[in-house]
Amino acid sequence: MKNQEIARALHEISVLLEVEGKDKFKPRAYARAARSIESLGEDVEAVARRGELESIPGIGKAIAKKIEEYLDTGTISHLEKLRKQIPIKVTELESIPGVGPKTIKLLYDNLKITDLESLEEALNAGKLEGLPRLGAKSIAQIAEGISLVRGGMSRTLLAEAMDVASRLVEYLKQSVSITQIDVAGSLRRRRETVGDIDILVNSPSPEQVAAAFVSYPEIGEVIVKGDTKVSIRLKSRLQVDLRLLPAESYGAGLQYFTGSKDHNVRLRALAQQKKLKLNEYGLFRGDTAIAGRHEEDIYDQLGLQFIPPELREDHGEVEAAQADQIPALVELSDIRGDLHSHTDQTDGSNTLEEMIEAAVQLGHEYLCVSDHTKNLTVANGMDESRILKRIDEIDEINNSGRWPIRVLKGAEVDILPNGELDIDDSVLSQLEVVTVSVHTMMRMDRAAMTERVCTALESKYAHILGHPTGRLLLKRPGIDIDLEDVFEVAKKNNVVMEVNSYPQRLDLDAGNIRLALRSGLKIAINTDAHKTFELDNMRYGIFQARRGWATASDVINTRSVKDLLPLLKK
Ligand code: DGT
Ligand code: CA
Ligand code: CA
Ligand code: ZN
Repeated sequence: MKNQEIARALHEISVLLEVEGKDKFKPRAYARAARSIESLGEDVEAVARRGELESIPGIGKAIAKKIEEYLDTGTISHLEKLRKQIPIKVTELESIPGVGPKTIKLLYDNLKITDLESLEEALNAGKLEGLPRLGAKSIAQIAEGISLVRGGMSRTLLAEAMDVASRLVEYLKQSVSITQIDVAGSLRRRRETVGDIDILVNSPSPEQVAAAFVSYPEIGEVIVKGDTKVSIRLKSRLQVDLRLLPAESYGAGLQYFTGSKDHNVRLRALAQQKKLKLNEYGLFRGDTAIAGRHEEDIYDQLGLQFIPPELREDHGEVEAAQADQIPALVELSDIRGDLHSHTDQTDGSNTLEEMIEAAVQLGHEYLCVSDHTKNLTVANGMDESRILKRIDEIDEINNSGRWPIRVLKGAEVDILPNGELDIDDSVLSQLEVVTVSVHTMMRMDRAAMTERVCTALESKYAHILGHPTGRLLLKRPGIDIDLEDVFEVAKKNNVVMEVNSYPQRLDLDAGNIRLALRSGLKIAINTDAHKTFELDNMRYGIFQARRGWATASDVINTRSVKDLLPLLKK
């Protein structure tokens, strides 16, 4: 789906027009159109196909044409022209927290700053001081933002990398004859972010695979082109390593290039103990390969249970495999429903009916609608009376039998700074699933924050702790909190930990999922969908839960609604 790409392109036009400064209204129109596409509840391409682009709020004839141009050609000529005139790297600069369109214009007008590098130079040379409308506080924020971006810049979110990788794999399969193709590296291990994409191929004509690879339409540059390894950088800056492997060592290559490095070190040592040798070509006794074609054989010959890629981090999986104690990890097909979703009642993009319909399409047995509550004014949070109305609405839907799904009455209730919930108990008691979350005042110190969350978990009506750390990958660290204390209090109060599947969140992380499970807690893998198609993000939460060694029985929403609801009783 191209909604986000198009929103980004329209937004970029708005910023460049603003910098150009010729017209006051056009930049605003483009900014509004960008926001509108960003929060659109369906595929913009489908809307275009129906010829209904102009029915989207903020989209007039001119902008609709540009959207169509993008859908046809992958670019907008107006944007290309602006980029030539004004060589600002808008997306790069805006990735810095604290830098928006106004600041970009200011920096360009006064200092000709066009990208992260020139901004950093100006900052270090003290040139930002003395600029009009840029106080010491803003400068400090920019400095902090730059170091954050620098730290995360070389990595890409798993969800984004998976999309890129599957498009590329499809392209290669369409272009040349391929016997086997796999994604390896951190992407196969489902790390939450990846440094690059690693692809392995076995083909009767490796030269043609290499040739097709370097002619991929999304390519930026070729980094290396050898006989067995070709590396490219895509236009998006993401690097892709392609390795061409012979069939007889394909499995060994897959094992080796899946990593992790630490996991491989352990396996090689284990091979040595058995007087064997393990490398990317196979497992050898003397000069004879005893495994190499299939990855499973490597583990088998080493006396190990097969280890799912998600566990290959040298976090105890080798010992577990030796003892036949690799758990049966939870799978997407185990999931029966979703316990965290939003609608246009608050900050979601789709109606209640649209969300329900989408959940039905996914085959869910239940969907909990959990819109925000009143403390979260930026999201138009619901007060008690709106929640009561919502409850009636859901009762009516369930009674009507219109959809083969049970809609659960829920809310994502704000945890106030003092640990109280922002909704009255008399209303909370009428909800079936109450998720409690921290959304405001996120910079409290560790002791106060831990106290705040623990107090909330003691509420008689708190069932699930939503996105427990609040971190946003590559953007902001989580709240400062002692999760061990939280887990202990959660255990006492029968509170479930959420594994939020939102690609930028993936919260709890793998290490803390494992810790939570060891503390005797259960988890709920939820999408926190704000749009119908985001209900499909469940898989990313599943990956994260697998990396946290979770089995189906650790996850409450693998159960039928009948078995699930009693688990939430306090
Ligand atoms: P990334 O790309 O930073 O997210 O992480 P990986 O794990 O995908 O790392 P990458 O792409 O450098 O290499 C892929 C796998 O290949 C890695 O997990 C293990 C293997 N590998 C690559 N280079 C080495 C090496 O120098 N030594 C060992 N033992 N393994 C390596
Ligand atoms: Ca990699
Ligand atoms: Ca690599
Ligand atoms: Zn939330």
